[in-house]
Amino acid sequence: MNKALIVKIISKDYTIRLEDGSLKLASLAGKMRKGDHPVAGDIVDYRYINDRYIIQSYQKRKNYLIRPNLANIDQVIIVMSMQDPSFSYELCNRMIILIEYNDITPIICITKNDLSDPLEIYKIKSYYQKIGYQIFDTGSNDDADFLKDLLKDKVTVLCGQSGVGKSTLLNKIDPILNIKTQAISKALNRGKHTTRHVELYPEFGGLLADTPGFSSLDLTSVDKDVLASKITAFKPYIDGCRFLDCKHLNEPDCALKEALEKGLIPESFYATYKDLMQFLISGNIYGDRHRTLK
Ligand SMILES: Nc1nc2c(ncn2[C@@H]2O[C@H](COP(=O)(O)OP(=O)(O)OP(=O)(O)O)[C@@H](O)[C@H]2O)c(=O)[nH]1
Ligand SMILES: [Mg+2]
Ligand SMILES: [Zn+2]
Repeated sequence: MNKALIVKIISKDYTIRLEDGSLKLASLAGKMRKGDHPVAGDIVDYRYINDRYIIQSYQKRKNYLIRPNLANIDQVIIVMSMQDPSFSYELCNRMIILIEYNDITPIICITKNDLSDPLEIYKIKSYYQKIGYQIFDTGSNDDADFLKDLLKDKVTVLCGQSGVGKSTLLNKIDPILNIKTQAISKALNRGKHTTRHVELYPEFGGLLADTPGFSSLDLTSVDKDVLASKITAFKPYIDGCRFLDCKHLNEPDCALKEALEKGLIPESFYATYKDLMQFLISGNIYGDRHRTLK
């Protein structure tokens, strides 16, 4: 059977990208209409019958996000501005941890570097580079060409608070894409379109989602037994813990706590993990606003 990737779904119309890069309109085979439907980003098997493309099945997903509704995301670009809104380690750390939990690579992009002391940016970049994360910075006097290189061969989602400069970034790399995404967010804000759809646009050899992700962080299904093992900053150490099921909180002979004492992991990064774990255990660290756990 032939393989394709879903780039857009509107109602029952699936736009699929074939291996040669061409886009075709497809529909689901009758047997697929019940149960879980595929989403944008899904890799599907299709048949071409009587001039029609029919999706037969979708392949096992590498990962899946509800917002935006996408499968098989390779990376999330976390956009954080230096000012308006000001940079928050805690927010950035929390996003990193939750993105990695979903088996997606986080990449940090600092914006509005023109509004900040370069030393402050240097400190932030060292903080994240030291623990294994890619981080870039840009501003009104800089281009965003690093983004073009990052997109190649990947499925990418941008995330970040309102006002950090996501649209400005897109505008720098592709003004036409930016206009398309703006039209969608305006339509969504007015509430005219009840069915949200996500579209993956071909950009610089990869696919970029038009809808920002992680605007609210969903903690509903985080499994505290596996969280630490997925975090890049922790990976070099956790095999050294005495207990296989160490949560790295108060256990004896915890290699992660030792790394922390040696200054190999920033205290504040660990603190975000600890807060998150305590929330998962007790359900009230971030207050009722974030109480999405059942
Ligand atoms: N000084 C400065 N201002 C910037 C920079 N990037 C964006 N801005 C300004 O920040 C404001 C918000 O930028 P947007 O690109 O609209 O932010 P956004 O992330 O798309 O915001 P939402 O669409 O609300 O999520 C605008 O007034 C931009 O002109 C920058 O690098 N330097
Ligand atoms: Mg925007
Ligand atoms: Zn441990």
